[in-house]
Amino acid sequence: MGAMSLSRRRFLAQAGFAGLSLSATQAWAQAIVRLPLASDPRDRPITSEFPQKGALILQRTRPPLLETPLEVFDQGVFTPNDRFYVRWHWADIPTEIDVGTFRLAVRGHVNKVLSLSLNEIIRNLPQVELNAVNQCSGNSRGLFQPRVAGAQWANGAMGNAKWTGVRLKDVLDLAGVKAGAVQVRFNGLDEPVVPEAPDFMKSLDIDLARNGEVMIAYTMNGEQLPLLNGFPLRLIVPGWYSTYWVKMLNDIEVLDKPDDNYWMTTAYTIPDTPYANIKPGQTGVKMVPISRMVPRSFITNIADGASFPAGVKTLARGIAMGGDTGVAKVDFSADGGKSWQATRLGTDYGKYSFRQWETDFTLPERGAHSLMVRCTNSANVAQPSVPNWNGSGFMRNVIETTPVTAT
Ligand SMILES: Nc1nc2c(c(=O)[nH]1)N[C@H]1C(S)=C(S)[C@@H](COP(=O)(O)O)O[C@H]1N2
Ligand SMILES: [Mo]
Repeated sequence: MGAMSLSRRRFLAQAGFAGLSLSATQAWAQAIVRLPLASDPRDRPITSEFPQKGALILQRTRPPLLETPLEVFDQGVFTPNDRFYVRWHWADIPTEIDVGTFRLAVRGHVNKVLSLSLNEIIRNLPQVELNAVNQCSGNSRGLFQPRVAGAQWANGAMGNAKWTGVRLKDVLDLAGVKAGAVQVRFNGLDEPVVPEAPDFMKSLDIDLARNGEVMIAYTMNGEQLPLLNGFPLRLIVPGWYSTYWVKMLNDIEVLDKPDDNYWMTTAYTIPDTPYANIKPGQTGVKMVPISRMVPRSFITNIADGASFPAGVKTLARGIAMGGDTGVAKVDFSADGGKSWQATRLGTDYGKYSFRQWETDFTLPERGAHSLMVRCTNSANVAQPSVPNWNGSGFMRNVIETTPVTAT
């Protein structure tokens, strides 16, 4: 008996897939409607009321939108499951899932229709592991000027986790994709609250779906997925915005023509311009589905408006992400971008992961200063110094500025 089957069995026991049905979460739907609603978008109360979740910024209760506070990103390169942000489009989300009867369907343009149990997925297919950032397309939307409609996220609609699961390719091979397949569509157990509204579904081109990196995860940071992050299965599309990372995944349909559903052709489209950038009010722009992420970086140990003694060496540290590839370098400026210094990079956990950086700096004289951090990825793409703008508030990746004071 190999180490693999031993650890696999231990995993099954630990993950509770043998019998657990998350009964502890039964009451969450009732609990959340009693929470106070924020009356102003800048009013951002902290809540710990959601099942399997610690303190998060409450953006909306139904469906839940919960943001990770920035200080969580200072505590480590992986985002703990209980502090990981949450975003759903529709409020009809199962509050309980019976892992014994749960099935993942694989159907459409395939040789053999499948209905896979969790145990079949876990036992019969090779287990893979990947560290990857999950980031909402609208992360940082609240910083857009002029402001745009939608969830007013600051920078916490992102998180980094170690995902364990199976390759989507292996699942598709089990069903046997027929010649002429063009896309694969993914659907989860959540449903719109009214039948006329479009069910949330996303599709990937067949080549991307079969690239061997896209995976179906059954654990996150070594534990079963929190219900609100997609228990029991979710899609992981490394390097792509999380709109494609379908949660509570129970249906995979291979398509022989491009998906024209609302969530592919209307929602989650961006101007086909550099940085998805247009002028406010600009019309007649070609729109395309959002796809790959772009480099970003953040200072995590210094809050806006912090003050330091002038002339004293201070540590700055934070996180960076390369987007659809790794972090090559992170530069830091203590003078509003006039001069830049290279930072020390932390452990490399793979090209789709956050990477920590740190550096020392000294503010030469008293008064106001601007700290900035800039990531350059391994494709030599650096963060821009001018913010982008589009009507959906997508793909912000400008060099962020932290105003501080030297005393
Ligand atoms: N089934 C389902 N999956 C979904 C969504 C959804 O509404 N339903 N929202 C997507 C979007 S837009 C985002 S940003 C991520 C959020 O993932 P998280 O809640 O685990 O952080 O889930 C994605 N997967
Ligand atoms: Mo999103």
